[in-house]
Amino acid sequence: MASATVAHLAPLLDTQELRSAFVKFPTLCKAIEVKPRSVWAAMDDGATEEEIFAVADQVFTMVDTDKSGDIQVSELKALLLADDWEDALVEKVFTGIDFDDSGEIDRDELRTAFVKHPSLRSALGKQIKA
Ligand SMILES: [Ca+2]
Ligand SMILES: [Ca+2]
Repeated sequence: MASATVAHLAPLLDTQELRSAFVKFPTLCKAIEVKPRSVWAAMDDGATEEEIFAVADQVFTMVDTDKSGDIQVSELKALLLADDWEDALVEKVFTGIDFDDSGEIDRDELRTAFVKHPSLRSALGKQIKA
């Protein structure tokens, strides 16, 4: 039985899969540079806001390794630098999601990023739905 139920989502999101997702979706990096599009434009794949938030929360839990309730840039780097990401690129992605420039990504910011950047959502969401 290989069906991926909700209980099995987290183990599916390993570093290699995450990296593959980012590589497969170069628009992820572009999306973060462009001005946020309308929320409704992001809904074109039929996902409800609730579904988007659920995916964002899964990713958040995975990246917040010290369970502090915020994602620090060091946590994002721990995940991505280990897989040969460039420092500058990780920081660019991080800054793009840290909307209030607090230096940390909170759960709401990640949710907002997922709503505003469909490519970010599809890149990561695809992995945990697979
Ligand atoms: Ca943390
Ligand atoms: Ca922030």
